[in-house]
Amino acid sequence: MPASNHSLDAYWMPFTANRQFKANPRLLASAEGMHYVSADGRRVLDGTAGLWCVNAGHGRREIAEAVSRQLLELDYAPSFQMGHPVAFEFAEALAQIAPAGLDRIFFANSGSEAVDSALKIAVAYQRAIGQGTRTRFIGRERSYHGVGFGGISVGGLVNNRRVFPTLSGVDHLRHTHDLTRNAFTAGQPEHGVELADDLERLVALHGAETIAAVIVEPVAGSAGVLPPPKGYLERLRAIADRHGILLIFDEVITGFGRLGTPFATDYFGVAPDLITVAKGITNGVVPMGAVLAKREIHDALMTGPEPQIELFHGYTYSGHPVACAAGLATLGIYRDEGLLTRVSAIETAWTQALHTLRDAPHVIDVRTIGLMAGVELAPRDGAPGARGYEVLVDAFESGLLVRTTGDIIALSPPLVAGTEHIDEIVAKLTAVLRRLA
Ligand code: PXG
Repeated sequence: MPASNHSLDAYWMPFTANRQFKANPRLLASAEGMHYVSADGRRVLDGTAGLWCVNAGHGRREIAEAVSRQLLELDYAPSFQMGHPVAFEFAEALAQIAPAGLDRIFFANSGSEAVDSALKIAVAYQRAIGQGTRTRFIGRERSYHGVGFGGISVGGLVNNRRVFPTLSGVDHLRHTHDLTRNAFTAGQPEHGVELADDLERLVALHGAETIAAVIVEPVAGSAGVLPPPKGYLERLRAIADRHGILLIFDEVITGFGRLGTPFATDYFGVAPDLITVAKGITNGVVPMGAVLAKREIHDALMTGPEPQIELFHGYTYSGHPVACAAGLATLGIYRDEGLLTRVSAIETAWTQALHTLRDAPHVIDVRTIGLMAGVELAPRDGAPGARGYEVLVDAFESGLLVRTTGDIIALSPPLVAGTEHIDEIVAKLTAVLRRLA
């Protein structure tokens, strides 16, 4: 396929096998609604909402127009010691849909920056309340918290860590993935609540007074869609409370309706102290991330002499006017179309359709929650990850975009998906798996 008239050499692609890709590129040229159009003119059903971000579907005119208006009205304004109205308006709008009490908003430009910001806020807060020895973070195996040094340190994916130095003073809970006990679960798995006791063990090992925060994805996304075992998040919350440790939920994927509630925090009924968001905050159209902080955490830092900067942290583009305008238009769509709760109405159809894949070749697990699914394949002997990659390529050729991580297929379509799209995803994937060696 002649991919384009340009050489592909200059663009060093992220998280991509560059040479393999450039030998046989997969290019997306346009998008609308639930579909991409490939550079060679084929319609491709978006089974992944881009990269878990295009929650309202593609090509939303309201967002495009808001962005265009904002660019002409105020293209950029300095973010330090200066402000502009749209950032305040967007923070207020986010505070209104945020879980109760988490209504102080710090803006970043990506999930990775949101995570680094949350970790720093946690340490600054502990210090502000006289707990300055609390500088340690606890993450979890098989978690993804972006690619900053903070994020890879608390993250639990070996390929993101092995080449790079990581922060000292970070430890990890074990992951909760357990095929032996929990395979083919719809919703939260029955087994594994006791894994939350790892936090108690790490407190005993390191001393509570050294630990600032524990960070988890309520549902691990990138590692292959791992919903939390029943009772797990509640127990983590109780242990963190007992020891003065802040609980951070990384909702970069689960935020903005993915589970059928505005945030996973609402879905599970467990309230963290800090939430990180990104992706769906602007429907993916302009980069943005944010930390939703408990008011007490914010207020604890609003002390000392008034001329003093309370938190030495922020970005040139924190609260960028164009991103905020995109975010406001996005929240407007979410509100008008009920998208933050829509998944609760289609979750049953999704669950039933996805779990028919258990009968397809190579499938060793199907797990679903909200409008997310992980379909795990048995690795081919001596070639782990090969089946996953071949599925990605064959699915794309047959008009379906999926994500794969190793031999796990991840699905997370836009929240506007209809049952016809769900059925098409499953039919296409079934055909791909039947062709797969
Ligand atoms: N936290 C979580 C939970 C994420 O899923 C990030 C932080 C980092 O966000 P940024 O915006 O810095 O990329 C993420 C990102 C995949 C995939 O296919 C997932 C992400 C990014 C790219 C691919 O699973 N999640």
